Amino acid sequence: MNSQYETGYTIRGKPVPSTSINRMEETNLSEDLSSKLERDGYLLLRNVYDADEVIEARKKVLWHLHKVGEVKDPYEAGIFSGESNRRYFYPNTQKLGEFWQKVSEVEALRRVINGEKISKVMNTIFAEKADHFSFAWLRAVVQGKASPVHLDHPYMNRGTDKLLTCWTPLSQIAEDEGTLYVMQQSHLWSDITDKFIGLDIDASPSRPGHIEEVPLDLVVRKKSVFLTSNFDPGDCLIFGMFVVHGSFDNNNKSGKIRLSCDTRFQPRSEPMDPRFSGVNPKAHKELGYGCLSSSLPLTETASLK
Ligand SMILES: O=C(O)CCC(=O)C(=O)O
Ligand SMILES: [Fe+2]
Repeated sequence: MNSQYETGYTIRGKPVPSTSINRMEETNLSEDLSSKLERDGYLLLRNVYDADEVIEARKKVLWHLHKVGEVKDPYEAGIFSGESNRRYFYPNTQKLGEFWQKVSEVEALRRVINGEKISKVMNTIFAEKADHFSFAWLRAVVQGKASPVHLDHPYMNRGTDKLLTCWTPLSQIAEDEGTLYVMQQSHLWSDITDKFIGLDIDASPSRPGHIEEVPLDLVVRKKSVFLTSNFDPGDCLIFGMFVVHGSFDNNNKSGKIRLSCDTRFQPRSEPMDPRFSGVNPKAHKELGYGCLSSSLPLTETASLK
């Protein structure tokens, strides 16, 4: 019997078969977080943040997107208007970056992503005081868009390698809304690690930072599966620099924007990548927040890096 069926998940429009998908395992905060992270490469934690604070952060972000005409009324629903005045108000990369910095530094958002609750979790994982990049990767992903398959190491490896990504959904994110996936056991794939270790996308701009192999082929070649979940406000997903991950296409028919933010934590005693720390982080190519595809109007598509 062939138990393969279509799932509704797609990558670049191609359906992902059920045989290539599994659910992420949830981890309870009382478990041994660091050994589980080492074993699985990721931790899916529920109720880390205060859900009301997440909703408040979401509202503030959506309000800014509404002001530039990208979100329909009522803006709290987070439905893409299909239009944008962002470039009219912010006509170049610098201005777009300044706008995105303002949105990314909204206090209600920082209270969540840089707050006490997640910091405590990180202190536990590192078994010492944790610190976070000042830079944050806030993402607004509209229908038909997704993040390419990649690992984070080539994008942020000028400080410590004891760096963790923390992916925070800013609303419920259902199966059809472009959830994040990680490839099971990919943190142990030495061929992929060997290919990317030491690559610095700013120092070697001609080399792509993402993985060029088609994710559906890669997952089959490695006899792995895409691990994903639906997400609720309060959840977070933590993973290391060599975990292969990306997002499924946002296929939501009502035009709901997928809002999430990724942040980075590390032990305070370790050196921090200078591009992502301080008051006005220079980030990639010294573009500040203008280096992010999310700094572009939602009507525009960024090229892959
Ligand atoms: O949210 C996404 O689409 C990508 C997130 C990501 O790559 C990360 O958190 O490292
Ligand atoms: Fe990433």
